[in-house]
Amino acid sequence: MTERKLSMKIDILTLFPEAFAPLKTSILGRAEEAGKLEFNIVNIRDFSKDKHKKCDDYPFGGGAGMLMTVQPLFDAIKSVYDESCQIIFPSPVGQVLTAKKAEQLSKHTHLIFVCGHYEGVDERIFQLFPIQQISIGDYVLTGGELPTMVIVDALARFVDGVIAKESLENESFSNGLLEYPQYTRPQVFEGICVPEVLVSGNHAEVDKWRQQQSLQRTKASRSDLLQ
Ligand code: 4FD
Repeated sequence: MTERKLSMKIDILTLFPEAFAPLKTSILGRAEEAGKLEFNIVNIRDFSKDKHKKCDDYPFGGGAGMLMTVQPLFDAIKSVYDESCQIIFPSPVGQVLTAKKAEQLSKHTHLIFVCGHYEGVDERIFQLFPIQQISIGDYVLTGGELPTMVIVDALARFVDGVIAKESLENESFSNGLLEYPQYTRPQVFEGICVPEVLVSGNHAEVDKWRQQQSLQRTKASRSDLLQ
């Protein structure tokens, strides 16, 4: 408990609150202790009006699996909603997350994440609230909890004071390219030397080498980034 300037409130609505223990550790844990971020984990089941607290049911029209019912979701969102919030639903049908998108999300002061489970949710929730669907990639997971933590981690790095500004500067995607290779001590390990230019003291040559390496790496593994 040192600094006192809350940048962002993040509500996370889930059937599995215990899945969010990782947010208490490392950089995000420290950011919350420093008062930069505030996480509020809400159990959707607490809002079920069903006598057995049921939150899922069979899909109309048939098909495999279960869907999350709309009532508990609706009431859980209502309990945290305000006019300035942005609601996010991680889903394979959303637009794929990028560093640019993460940075845009970091400018909000109140985000609400809704974690889907089973085969998805009753579509009417998207008519009841403005909800942005975001995907973390082209694959399906058992729930929206891991995607929520991925999106939260990616955007939290752009929130003021969470990490040093310089750390964001030369990382992958910051300039549309992949990051260059990096080395630390010792200068020789198992007979493998650090590239000579990095220990030359010639900063112009170091910058040139890093640019070349970035471009070479991007061509080799992510030529799509070069349009
Ligand atoms: N690719 C992603 C997000 C959620 C998820 C779920 C409909 C399944 C992958 C809505 C179907 C939510 C992703 C939960 N899997 N699983 O970002």
